[in-house]
Amino acid sequence: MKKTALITGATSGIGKATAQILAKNNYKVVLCGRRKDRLEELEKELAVFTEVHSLQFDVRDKVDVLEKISTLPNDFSVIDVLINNAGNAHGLDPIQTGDLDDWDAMIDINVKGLLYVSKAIIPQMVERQSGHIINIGSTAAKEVYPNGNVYCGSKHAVDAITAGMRIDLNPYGIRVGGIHPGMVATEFSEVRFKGDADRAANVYKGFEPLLAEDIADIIHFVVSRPYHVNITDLVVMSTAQASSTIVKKTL
Ligand code: NDP
Ligand code: 8X3
Repeated sequence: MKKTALITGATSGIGKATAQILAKNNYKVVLCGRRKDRLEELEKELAVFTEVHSLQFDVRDKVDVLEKISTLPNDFSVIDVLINNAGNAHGLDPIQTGDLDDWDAMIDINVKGLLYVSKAIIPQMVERQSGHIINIGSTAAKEVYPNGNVYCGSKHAVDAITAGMRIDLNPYGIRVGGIHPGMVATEFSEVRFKGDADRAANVYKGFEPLLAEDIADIIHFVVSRPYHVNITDLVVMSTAQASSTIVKKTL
């Protein structure tokens, strides 16, 4: 029987590439995001391969998150795999001049949003005593870089919450793991720099960054292991990157 994967942040980057690879590999997919046009477009694209359903919500809105997930049609309501991917960075400023709204956005989306979506889905996994949760952290979950302060804090929280979920859900046989990418060329930097495309493109200049498809491929590998195998924690960087601040530029 086909498994169903619910993917947050499926309208772009890592989430979209993950939806594409899972759809082509025998998963039913539930696509989540705020941008309706993109959800509709991807739903159409993937319907050729599998059953697809879209949910439009902002992960910051806990009432809407819980309501939308509770109204999934029967064919999609049993979630085998949850990919908590929605997230972003807002700004890259020293702590003394950081913007309060940027801080709110990062904590509310990356941390609280991940918790709200998890809260909506964990009970059914506990009841069935099966399921797989993958939280997308970052190298920023493992180290802190200059001006990364609150973004890194939000991703360190994701790392800790992932470990906590794994411990608490262990009695129920639920797999929980974190995947922590380094620099991936997506819309991430455009969001971080508030639409400044030149500044965003500059982040990935001079070296070969990871692509969203590279991470999606790894997510597919992780979810397709035999059920007794749980990959708990995976850090993935481009070969050019040795840490958040050390990147070999050759191009
Ligand atoms: P993108 O900006 O390309 O994608 C982000 C996705 O998150 C979009 O689909 C967006 O959808 C969704 N999203 C953002 N805010 C919200 C919200 N409030 N409610 C619902 N959905 C939301 O970035 P990436 O693909 O790169 O990022 C995906 C994850 O990977 C993030 O958690 C990011 O922190 C992490 N990551 C990224 C790295 C990188 O270098 N790119 C490296 C390490 C980790 P929509 O706007 O339609 O709501
Ligand atoms: C994103 C990684 O180093 O580009 O999580 O901020 S970085």
